Amino acid sequence: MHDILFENLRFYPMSGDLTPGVGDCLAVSNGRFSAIGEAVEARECIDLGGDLVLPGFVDCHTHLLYAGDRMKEHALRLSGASYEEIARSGGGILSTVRAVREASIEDLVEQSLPRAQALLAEGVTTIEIKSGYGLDTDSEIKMLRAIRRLGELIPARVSATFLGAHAVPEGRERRDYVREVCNEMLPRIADEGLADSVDIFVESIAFGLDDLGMLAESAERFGLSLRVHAEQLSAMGATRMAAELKALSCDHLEFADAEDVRAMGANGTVAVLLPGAFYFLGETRKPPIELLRKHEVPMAVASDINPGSSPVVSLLTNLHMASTFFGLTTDEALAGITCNAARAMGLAGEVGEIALGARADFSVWQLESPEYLLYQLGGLSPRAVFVNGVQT
Ligand code: DI6
Ligand code: FE
Repeated sequence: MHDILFENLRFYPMSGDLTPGVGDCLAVSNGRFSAIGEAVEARECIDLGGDLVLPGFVDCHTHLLYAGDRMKEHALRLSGASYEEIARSGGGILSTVRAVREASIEDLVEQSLPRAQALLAEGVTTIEIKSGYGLDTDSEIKMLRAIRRLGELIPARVSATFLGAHAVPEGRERRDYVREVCNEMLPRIADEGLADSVDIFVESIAFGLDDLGMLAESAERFGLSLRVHAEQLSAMGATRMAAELKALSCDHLEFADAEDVRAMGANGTVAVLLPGAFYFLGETRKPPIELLRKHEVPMAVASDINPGSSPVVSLLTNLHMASTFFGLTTDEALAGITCNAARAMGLAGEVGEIALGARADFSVWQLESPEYLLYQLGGLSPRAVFVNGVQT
């Protein structure tokens, strides 16, 4: 006997391509899919009126927890200053760091909740959120606790990533700071169970390959998986190195080359594409989509929500831009916010697909086909969302 039978529906498993599922019902037991396409016996039946069912979407790369905004920098960039110039003059990430250090956990949660809710309204049921605007032990821990608190307040899975290596804080020397990240922050964060992964921004305005090496070693010691901001603004060789270090994902990748992509393919690293940052920074160089296809690198698409490079608080807008800017097919883009996004978070088979044993997180749409989500920009939301088989 199953707990619930959802019947009279059309579903797309999203386990890799856009093949519709066979059958018109889904059963759930203990919060997970327990039968697919079969009209099994259940204690409760719910008729979904012939609507479309998709796995809950996964936003696998966000920095949505922060305080304040960077509106003034947007104006500066519109009059010609680059993202790197603003960062080098003490603005950029460091200006958000000042705001976050002054904020309490309650302030951080209050200011960030509407951003999380905007994702939920689009059918997102799993969200990764990074720290990285604290840049000292107490402030990073404060951010991670705020992320945990936010996760308790919303009907979605929230996974935290420790991004202490986001920028070198004011008045600190890079190498010395990275030692603090690895030897002081990471052990405390792992001890309190505050993060699932670590991340690092490898870039001329941030950290180098030597820092990536040191962080990867500490992360492994503490059982945390590795994600890397790689090749966003220039070619640094971080992608290749991260892939060889068995990072779950390399994110951005505008400047990745054939060798980088080959290494990702060989190591099963997910390419996380962030079209919102590409769009907002007015970039022209695109990630090497053809090479990613050639080397069969799984591609994910995420929002990168952050106050500096992607105040684009919508995963569906990023989905749309992944096709219009980067040329992803409908199948690729939708896999990018479902099964491949789950894989980038180390949650393959757990979320992001309608499969036996996966979490029963799904959204219900009054749409003919999921392709519509790539066609219309804006104004789209599911009529119902279920997490663990329970309506939110
Ligand atoms: N790359 C990005 O696009 C964001 N972080 C990163 O490493 C930007 C974060 C910010 O500007 O606040
Ligand atoms: Fe990012």
